[in-house]
Amino acid sequence: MPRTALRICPLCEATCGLTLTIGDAAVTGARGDREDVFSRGFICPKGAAFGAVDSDPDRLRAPLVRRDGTLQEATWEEAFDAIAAAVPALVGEYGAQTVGVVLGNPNVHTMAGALYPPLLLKALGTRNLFTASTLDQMPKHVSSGLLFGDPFAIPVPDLDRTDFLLLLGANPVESNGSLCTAPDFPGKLKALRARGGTLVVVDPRRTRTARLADRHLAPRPGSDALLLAALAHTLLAEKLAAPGRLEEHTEGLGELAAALGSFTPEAVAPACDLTAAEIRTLARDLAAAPTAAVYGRIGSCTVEYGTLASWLVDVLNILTGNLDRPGGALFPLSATAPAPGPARPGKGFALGRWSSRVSGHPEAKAELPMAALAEEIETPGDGQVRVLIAIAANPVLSAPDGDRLDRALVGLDFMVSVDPYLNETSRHAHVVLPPPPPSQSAHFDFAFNGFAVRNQARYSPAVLPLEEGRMDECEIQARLVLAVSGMHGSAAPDAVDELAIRTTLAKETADPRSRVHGQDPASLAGLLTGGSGPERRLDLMLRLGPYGDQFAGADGADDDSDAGADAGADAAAGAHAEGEAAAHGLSLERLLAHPHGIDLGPLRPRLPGVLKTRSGRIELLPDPIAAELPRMRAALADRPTALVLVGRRHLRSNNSWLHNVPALTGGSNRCTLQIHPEDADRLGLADGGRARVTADGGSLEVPVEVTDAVRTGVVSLPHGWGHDRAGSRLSVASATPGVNVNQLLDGTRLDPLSGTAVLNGFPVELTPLP
Ligand SMILES: Nc1nc2c(c(=O)[nH]1)N[C@H]1C(S)=C(S)[C@@H](COP(=O)(O)OP(=O)(O)OC[C@H]3O[C@@H](n4cnc5c(=O)[nH]c(N)nc54)[C@H](O)[C@@H]3O)O[C@H]1N2
Ligand SMILES: Nc1nc2c(c(=O)[nH]1)N[C@H]1C(S)=C(S)[C@@H](COP(=O)(O)OP(=O)(O)OC[C@H]3O[C@@H](n4cnc5c(=O)[nH]c(N)nc54)[C@H](O)[C@@H]3O)O[C@H]1N2
Ligand code: SF4
Ligand SMILES: [Mo]
Repeated sequence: MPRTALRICPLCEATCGLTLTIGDAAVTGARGDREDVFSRGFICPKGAAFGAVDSDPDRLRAPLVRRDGTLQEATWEEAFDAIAAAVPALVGEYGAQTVGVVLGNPNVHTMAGALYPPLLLKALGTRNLFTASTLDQMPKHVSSGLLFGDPFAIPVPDLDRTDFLLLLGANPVESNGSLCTAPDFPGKLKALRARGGTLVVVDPRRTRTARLADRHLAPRPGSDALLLAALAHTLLAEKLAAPGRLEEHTEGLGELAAALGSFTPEAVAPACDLTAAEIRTLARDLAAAPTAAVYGRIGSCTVEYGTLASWLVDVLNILTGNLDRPGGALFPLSATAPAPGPARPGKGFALGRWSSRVSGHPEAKAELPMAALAEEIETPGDGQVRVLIAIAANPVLSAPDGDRLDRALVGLDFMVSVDPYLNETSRHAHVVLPPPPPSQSAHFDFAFNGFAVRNQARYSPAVLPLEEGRMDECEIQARLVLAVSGMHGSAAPDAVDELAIRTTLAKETADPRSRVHGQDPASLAGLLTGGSGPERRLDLMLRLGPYGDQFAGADGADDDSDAGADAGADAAAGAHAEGEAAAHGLSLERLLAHPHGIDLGPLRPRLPGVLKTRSGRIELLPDPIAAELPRMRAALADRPTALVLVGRRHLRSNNSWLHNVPALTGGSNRCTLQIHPEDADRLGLADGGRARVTADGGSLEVPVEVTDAVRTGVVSLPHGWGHDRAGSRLSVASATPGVNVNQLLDGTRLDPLSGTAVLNGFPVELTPLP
């Protein structure tokens, strides 16, 4: 008799609640959970294919260990023995910096990825950390760090209430949204228009999102920062800026006009390939809207001025008074965030506290550019990366110049991959540790709840028991921490969690601002519920969090206890009220009693509570930004004529790793080079023909798709393809491998402030092939 079970979907940032059908120890179907407090039944084709993703026969079932040069199945004991024998010894010989850690995107989609990498990095003491963020949203972290003092204080557009949405470089109808967790993003855009609101989309392609818009501007790729600067300039020059209550919390407003002085609509128009009138009209409409939100994603981040564009997005939200107000862009407050205290000056955010060894790239958020990974492995000398630990990462396809990285990985002394697939990257590992499929893993969105358009909390316990021979990914990562620390065999994985719990409680109980100040850490730890280390840690975070029960009345009797003497800040008071609205203080037990989740209310104003700048105010024109503006000013004179390349996403894709699921491949989900008919004619290219694309990093042969969905001067090729490397086990993907667009890059084009690779808007040359 089939049963059903609930599971939050891990396949994109929307985090929809799914109702899975379970038959015969496997997931046989998936539909949207109509009672989910957040997603209300929404599902997309990826979520509907959950069963096929989950039971892909190419998923590894047992660890692999390299013996005599080839990867062979091994026991977990053998796998961790191999790591424990290699890593501490190599660290002993070459020092802590010899270990590089690569964290890929799915770490934000697993509980393990939130709970253990920080402990792994601490145990290793290495500064060689490379993550998918420097192929993605690092510019936003940097701009938030500089503006608000906290790189995770990222305002999200209030999709459900806004009157005007200016969306740049994002295609949520295909991607389902990013740094804006919103199940049914397309439905929310339609609802915005249905209630009389305005949607403006800025994208060099006429995407499915652009087709929903009132207005679509298709500027030259890479010019968003110029466009945004001109919008801000217009607001200031035409006295349309109205920051309102933000003024008292903001410094640098007075200096902004001078800093943006040269970016008039007329000055940026040629580089953007828009008219000055279009830009002025947009600025005026933005200012006139009762509420508005500006939101930029991949196409405004992974470009040459990504940090400036990300900064200007929030400059506009501030100048129009829309930051931190309903209908504008607000800071979410997730259930596992630290409970907000009263506003006070913080430590601020520093960039470039150290630099990469070979090219001297400054760190950002304690990370080095993923684009610099290959050279750090290849270049001999003190601090050379000889050991690599890759968790949920496929940089051979996702980072610039995969061929070079591919060769570099061969030269490593030791490599570990925590990955369900033997793919382009993990095939180089000495040990591959495969996590179980998502149906056998519990789930909580530590990361995405912090970017959600509504505050809520949901927890999915594993829907199927671990298959024989499987190991939970939390246990895998905990054992990895022990193995690299020389504690393999002498401590159980639970010890890693208990240490984390003890450390947090020691800090909290010693902090006079904490609501558990002065209590006994050991007795608090004794109150934690949960059937595993990670569940106990989740319980701890929920209970200490903004909606938590603060361990008041473990029997549930004392839920109304005062939120603490310091709860004077708006944010803390609001949070307390929201906590009450959830009926009782939050804990794992409470969450388990609400399998469809607990709604914690709409986003609320949180300023000044979120600010952690040294000044305790929004620092509107931070020094590193001011120092970048002249470089962009120089670009005003550029009249680029080259053809440039941008990426694209398909609804049934997910970066590099869903091409092995037949239900999600085929149809329009193809690795083709899209080109406008005029450009195709000029270059002698025909639809269905082939072309050679050449850029800094190399050249590729691609099928041509002629379409006016891309503007002139721009071609588009999706990423995550190129599944033709020997030694991987991807039987479906390797049959239609596609090409790796990142082979066109050599890793030298970066947004300098964030170290983020320029993946959009780089010049290419095309030649027809017979
Ligand atoms: N040209 C171009 N390049 C891009 C982009 C672009 O737009 N254009 N986008 C960039 C972006 S936004 C990102 S985020 C990066 C992503 O870069 P990566 O994170 O390197 O790439 P993914 O394809 O997401 O690969 C994730 C890996 O995780 C594995 N995996 C899947 N599920 C799990 C799991 O539950 N546990 C573990 N341990 N592993 C798992 C997969 O098998 C795969 O090997 O790519 C970037 N690269
Ligand atoms: N189906 C699907 N969903 C996904 C993913 C996936 O691979 N497939 N990946 C997930 C991940 S890791 C992420 S980070 C998110 C990303 O989610 P989004 O940010 O929505 O990413 P894209 O769909 O790549 O949209 C980027 C858009 O920017 C446009 N663009 C390119 N250059 C420029 C430019 O210079 N200026 C402007 N204004 N636009 C430009 C491109 O044409 C493209 O339409 O999606 C997530 N969701
Ligand atoms: S929109 Fe994202 S979270 Fe929702 S079902 Fe699709 S892939 Fe899963
Ligand atoms: Mo991403």
